[in-house]
Amino acid sequence: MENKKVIFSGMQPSGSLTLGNYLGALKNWVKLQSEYDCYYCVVDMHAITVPKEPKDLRKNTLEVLANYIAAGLDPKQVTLFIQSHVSAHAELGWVLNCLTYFGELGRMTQFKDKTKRLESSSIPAGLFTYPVLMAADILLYQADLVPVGEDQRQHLEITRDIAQRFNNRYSETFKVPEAFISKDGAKIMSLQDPSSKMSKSDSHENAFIILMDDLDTIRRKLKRAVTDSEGVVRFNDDQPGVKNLINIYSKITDKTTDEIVASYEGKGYAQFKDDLAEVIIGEVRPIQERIDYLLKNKDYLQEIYSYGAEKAEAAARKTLRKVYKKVGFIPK
Ligand code: ATP
Ligand code: LTN
Repeated sequence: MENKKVIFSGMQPSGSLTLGNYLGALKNWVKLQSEYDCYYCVVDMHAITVPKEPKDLRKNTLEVLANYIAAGLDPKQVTLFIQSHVSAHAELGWVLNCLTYFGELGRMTQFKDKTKRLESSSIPAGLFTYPVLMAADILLYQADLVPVGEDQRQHLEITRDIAQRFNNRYSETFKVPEAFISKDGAKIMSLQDPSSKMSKSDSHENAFIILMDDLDTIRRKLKRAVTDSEGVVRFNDDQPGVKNLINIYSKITDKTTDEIVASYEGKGYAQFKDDLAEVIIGEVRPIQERIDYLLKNKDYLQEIYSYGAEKAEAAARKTLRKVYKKVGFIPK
């Protein structure tokens, strides 16, 4: 156990997990769990960087945890916990905030995307400093690797910069983590606008498939997925909608995109979409059964997150203690 490399990652309970979260990240987390010492977190503090109804936050937090377990994470093998249960995240976050520059946060593309249509008077400061809390999440556990989707690469870069800055200013304290992005770099795109990523907080319901969608909803959303007027199943950039659907097909079945294109020669989009719906259903149905079971057994979920918080707390405190000492805070 001691010699295993450490992994940290998290997802926001900003909605229910999508096929994008699953194929882009969660599926990899499951593959990594036996080889690494893994901390997987539900980052509820990140989810309030945009306005969120308390009852929805509570519901989504438990759902995300249930999704993690249902997708195959083993609570005995990995540490599963809820971010707000370990106060060291907020505490280290503050120290790191004082080491991070306004200019570097302003360059974050996720911040720019999320605030594009907002007046500056209504942009929460937490949305701006979001990457600093994310850096605290990762650095507290001295993580070696952080498995995320391609969209998080820039946040990992700033985490590394902050870690190095702290180490240079005070002395070696943090492990400088690396992003761990799967080779095929799956970025699953919106079913309604294939130029933007599939996102659980999209206001357009047909843009995403959540793991908990019922089977008819999955079929319907695929039927409505945006394609083009070509009518030929081909994998190229001029047909981003079809390309995205082929990618999803390929990620689930492990067939190459060439194989998929070849098997749909002479067939139209309708057949392809119907088949893809069944492929997705085959993958998510067993996960859904487990989610249903878990959400009906909230005591079991509570046992898991309480135990997880205890384990996480112990590791996090160790790092925070060192940090407080190095910056010059007087111990109690
Ligand atoms: P939100 O829409 O609320 O910003 P999100 O759906 O983008 O959330 P996060 O919680 O921010 O999800 O991300 C969780 C993980 O899932 C991250 O590692 C992220 O890179 C990955 N991920 C999210 N969406 C996709 C996608 N469409 N394709 C591949 N990976 C994704
Ligand atoms: N910003 C991440 C969620 C996140 C995260 C983390 C991911 C918060 N803290 C720490 C990895 C490690 C996102 O996926 N949008």
